[in-house]
Amino acid sequence: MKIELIGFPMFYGCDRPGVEQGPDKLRAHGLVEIFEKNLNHVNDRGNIEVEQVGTEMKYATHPSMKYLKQVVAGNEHLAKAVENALRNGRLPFTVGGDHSLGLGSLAGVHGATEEDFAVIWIDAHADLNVTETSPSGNIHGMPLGASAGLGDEILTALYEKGQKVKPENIYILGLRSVDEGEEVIIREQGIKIWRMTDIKEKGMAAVIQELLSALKESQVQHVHLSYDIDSLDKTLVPGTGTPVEDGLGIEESQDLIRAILGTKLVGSIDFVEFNPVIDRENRTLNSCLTMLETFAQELGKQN
Ligand code: HAR
Ligand code: MN
Ligand code: MN
Ligand code: MN
Repeated sequence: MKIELIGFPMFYGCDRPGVEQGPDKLRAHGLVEIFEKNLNHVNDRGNIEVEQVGTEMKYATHPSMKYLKQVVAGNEHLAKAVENALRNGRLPFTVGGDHSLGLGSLAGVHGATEEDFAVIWIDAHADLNVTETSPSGNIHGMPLGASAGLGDEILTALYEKGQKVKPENIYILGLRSVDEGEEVIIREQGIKIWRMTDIKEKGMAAVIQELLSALKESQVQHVHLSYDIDSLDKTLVPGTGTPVEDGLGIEESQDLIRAILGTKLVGSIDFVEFNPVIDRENRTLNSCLTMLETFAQELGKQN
């Protein structure tokens, strides 16, 4: 498995500095070596260039979407990098940075794949907001909605005009903080979700079965896996901007990742929302390293 490591050092999507240091913090703690050790060939293409601006730019482009111009510009670069990696036969592994990077990542996957692909979004949040439903104006709460073609054209036309992924090919797991407007979008678009309450009731093994059979039925040949570390319980990730209680345990998360990668359909991955500046006793760093090791091990089996 040839991996293209892409750092995306951006905080504009969450409006809280620190998360842009995620990629380099993880590199300093062996990110590349974790993959190499597990027989993954890694090309670290470094960080995507992100324009440095001050808070005076927050509402310079749009009255409610914060740092819109900077988020779009960074994600256009990311989309190109993701598309190039895929065209070169590599698996782009994008490390954030905040989850607005889903915009660029999914645009790049759309650019490189001829056929429909699926998105598995592991997150406490649905990230389906549009301008009108967003309680915060933070674009990291919007990437999945925009990629499905919903909301403002400035986001849906990123990299290429129009929908990047069909709502019927979206799967969200780990939900426990969903805005009212997002609930409506989930219902209207028929997006498949498993909330934490579903996972607790049925057990992770049953949820995995449901997910895998739905995927199989859809016959997609490419799965994009977007992993937000705030899917983990807040006690495991104090170093993330919007931690939420009653989340996944490490082992539950590992089981889920192993099962998804075990399908051998995953061709692109995001790993997002680690903010080293607000971490406590390296708890989040350690959770990230444990999960990255699981990703690397499972990808290593695919050689
Ligand atoms: N739903 C809220 C909003 O849109 C909070 C979003 C928080 N998002 C992330 N990414 N951390 O999942 O503002
Ligand atoms: Mn997210
Ligand atoms: Mn197209
Ligand atoms: Mn989240």
